[in-house]
Amino acid sequence: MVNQLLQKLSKKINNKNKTFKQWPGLIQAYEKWLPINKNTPIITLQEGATPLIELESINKLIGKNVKVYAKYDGLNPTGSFKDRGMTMAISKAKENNCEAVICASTGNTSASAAAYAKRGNMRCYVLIPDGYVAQGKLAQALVYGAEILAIKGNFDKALKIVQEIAKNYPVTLVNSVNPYRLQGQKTAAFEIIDSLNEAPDWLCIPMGNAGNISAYWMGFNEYYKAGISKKLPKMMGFQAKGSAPLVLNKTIENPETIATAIRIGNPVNREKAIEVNKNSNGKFISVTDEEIINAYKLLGSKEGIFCEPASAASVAGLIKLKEYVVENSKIVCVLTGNGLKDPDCAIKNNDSIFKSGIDPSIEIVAKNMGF
Ligand code: AN7
Repeated sequence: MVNQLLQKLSKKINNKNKTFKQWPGLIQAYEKWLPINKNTPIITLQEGATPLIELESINKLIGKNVKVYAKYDGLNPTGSFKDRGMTMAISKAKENNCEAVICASTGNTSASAAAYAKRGNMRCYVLIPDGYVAQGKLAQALVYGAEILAIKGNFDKALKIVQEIAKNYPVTLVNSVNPYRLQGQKTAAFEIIDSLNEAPDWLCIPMGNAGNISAYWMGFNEYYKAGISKKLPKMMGFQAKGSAPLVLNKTIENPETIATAIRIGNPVNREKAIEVNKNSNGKFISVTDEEIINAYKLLGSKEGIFCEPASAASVAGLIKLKEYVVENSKIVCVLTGNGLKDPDCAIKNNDSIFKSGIDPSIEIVAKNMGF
């Protein structure tokens, strides 16, 4: 996949007598599709070019000769799709001489914002819901040197506050209301079409603030209008049952789910998401925490793919919509974040055998192995 992209890339870059020996990051790879200019300093960790992996066990489970792929965006530099948006948002912030950025976050945005802000030599303030950010994400924000303010309130509260702060103080907001975020994130749709040579029939994706689904739709449409794909996918958006404002079409005051990344009750990109649903002839449904965990375990134990619970909602939703899948279709499930982000969830939710306190003897080890 990366090789394919590199081939395309070197073709494009060869035209300009420039060659890259490795993937340069998504801004340089897709520069003509992005709002950058010669003065934009490119702040990158070589994000993008993530694998599109066929999921044999899900193919079998759905049947109908379908091909299901995971767009494994948890393999970005900070372990989530946020890096696609952040390379753009931070590069543009730097171009505009900004010295500090701010975001509210359920965890991944803060990790990504912190990494890119520091690479761009900026301060990074993050507001998080106290007690509801997975350990791996918190660890990242700390290591990247963010200034972390854990508030007594949920993500929606935190977002309201940072929006006000960004209006009144010299800090740039890097949540997905920042239009450069979606510009960067749309490149995932380009990569999928570059790999499959056409858009998939369905794109299955978890929704929190619904920035990512809006970004994918923008990317698919841009390639479609340029004639690079002959079709557009149906956009299938999934939310956790206790946190499903876009499915229920109302704000949820106290959202709850094991998938803390998408524990969001008042999505800022609500209007955009409604348009995506309508224009793509898609479907938004909710999945229970149990369905999320089942998909999470299936991906880990049958496919060797460790994603975070919010990401598994894309596969859980596909399984739930199985009867609507059309024969011979191609389906991409977006795995938005890496499983290592949430080790507590992993340790509590698996069917593996774990025996401790074993004597260090060959006989006893062999016996415990069942020999
Ligand atoms: C793994 O980090 O909102 O629908 O503050 O971390 O674009 O909001 C994260 C969202 C899906 C939902 N999967 O994406 C944050 C944050 C993972 C995520 C989503 C998030 P959007």
